[in-house]
Amino acid sequence: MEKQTGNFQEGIHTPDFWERYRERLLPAAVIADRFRETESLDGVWRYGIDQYDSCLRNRWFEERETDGDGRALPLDYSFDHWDTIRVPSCWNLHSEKLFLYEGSVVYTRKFSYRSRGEQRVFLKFGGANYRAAVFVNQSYLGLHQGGSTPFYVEVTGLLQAENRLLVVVNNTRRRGGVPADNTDWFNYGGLYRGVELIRLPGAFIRSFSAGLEPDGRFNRIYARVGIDGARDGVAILKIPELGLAAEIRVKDGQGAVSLPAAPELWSPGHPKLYDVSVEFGSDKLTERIGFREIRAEGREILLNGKSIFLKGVCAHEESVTNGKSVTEEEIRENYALAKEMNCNFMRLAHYPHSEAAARIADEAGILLWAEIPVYWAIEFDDPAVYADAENQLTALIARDINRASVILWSVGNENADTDARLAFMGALADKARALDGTRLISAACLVDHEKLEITDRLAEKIDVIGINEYYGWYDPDFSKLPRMFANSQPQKPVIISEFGADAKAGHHGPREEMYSEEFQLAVYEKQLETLSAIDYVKGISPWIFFDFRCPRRLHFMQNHYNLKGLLSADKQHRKLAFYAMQRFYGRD
Ligand code: GCB
Repeated sequence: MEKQTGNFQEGIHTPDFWERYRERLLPAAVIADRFRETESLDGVWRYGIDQYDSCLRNRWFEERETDGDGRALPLDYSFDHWDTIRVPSCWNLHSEKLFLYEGSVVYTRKFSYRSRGEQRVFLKFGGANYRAAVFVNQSYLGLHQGGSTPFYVEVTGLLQAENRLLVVVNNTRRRGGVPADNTDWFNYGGLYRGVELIRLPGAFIRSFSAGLEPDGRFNRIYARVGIDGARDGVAILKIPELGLAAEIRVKDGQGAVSLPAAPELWSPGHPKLYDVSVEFGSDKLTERIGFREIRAEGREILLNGKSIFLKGVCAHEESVTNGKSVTEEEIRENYALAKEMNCNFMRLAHYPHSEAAARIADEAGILLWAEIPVYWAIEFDDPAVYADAENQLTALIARDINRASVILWSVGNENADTDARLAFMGALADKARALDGTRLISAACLVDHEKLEITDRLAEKIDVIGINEYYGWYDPDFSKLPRMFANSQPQKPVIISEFGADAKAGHHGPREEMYSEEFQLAVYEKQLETLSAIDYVKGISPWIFFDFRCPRRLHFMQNHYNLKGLLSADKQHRKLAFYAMQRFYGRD
């Protein structure tokens, strides 16, 4: 860098001001907190639309309001006079001028704090799209990347009776993001999931997982703990309903145990959950865990040792009124509608949905595919992009490790089969397996459209091959679908992770008229007839459950919506193809 001259001013002469914030990237250091008591910092915050990133460039968070001699300086911000916004929410739906905004918004609120004797204090952010720089009482605490995973910042020793919390959230699409700048969904922004304060003892349970030993015998339960702040000791595990109590020896902060047990097995038809508690010193947490085993053998998917067909549907995390900031009621509504369609499975596309999605699926008995947004064209050559993707995968797995509903981790969607991509996504598959050896790894792959065959080399690295195909829509030549199947001999189970066609809800016409419900129905009928005859297809998740906002869709019928939903965007209207799926899944 050229030497700075005496007239250099950091705020206006530093082109890459993000650089200094990137020096403190927040890792995927998830805390097991699902059923802990936390304090919500949700509610009314203040916000400023900061299109030119003046807060980050000029360090507004330092709140330097006087010069060295105590004389007042002119300020370009007034945090406590700014307009208010509700957290969690997507800013796009807060005001019309924010609907299409992409850039930075500064969020701030004050909160009071009194110690209750805790030794460690953390702030948790459930989700902020895409980057978030966090400041507490004028100190910079770190930058989080990844629009759909939770992040934590330790504020031990930083809190006073009154505190200023300030978060710069930026949703600028970038080539080097995960996802990159081009996606087929709406780029919401904001602190769209909850913000919480977590009080913990000096040594606490950072990670905890328990489940059925994946050995095909259904008669042992394992439990693992990771302790933060202590190396050695004993944790106590209890599953009262099973009459189980055991010690877990902790060495170097880690402990594991495996015990004989005969739990009722969790399944969509019997979503039985047990209270499982773990204690270490003065820290205790309780989980709600379902015990089940998921495995792939040959071309079968086995749930609790029995072959299962995944009757699914894909869904985005979106609602017309709340954007990505979906409520628990909306999640429950989605599962109720999926059950009405006779589903036992849902693909949560294309990024981690809220933690509530898997928690509620555990209760509702819906199997889930959970995914990270390694979507379309990613900068597969860039190690920083890989680190971002791996960080998102790690946080997702840590967050949902105890959810029986989640059976598949997907490492991406529709990426061209290049060497760089194979190395990148192969490494993600290995990472997922290393973090969690009890679930299946998948990815939504493309068909080789020249050879008309499933040839994706990533298939070697994953357990279940997801295939997205749009015969009858993007490729009108439907005869290619049976030919593609005839040409392919995959050695693993296949899920048709997408097929579909646009239909405007309530628009009727002949079966040949695109955008009519009849056209969509015709595509579904042909697809289902073909797919049901293929013995290695072990699951289907058509694209998509309900219509969703999509800036790429400018046809007058679409009006910035992707219309491949089986339901209208408000979920009030069931299209004809919804009933076709309902009949198909209801057959046995
Ligand atoms: C796909 C993508 C999905 C799109 C869909 C479409 O293959 O995976 O994200 O929305 O097609 O409608 O084009």
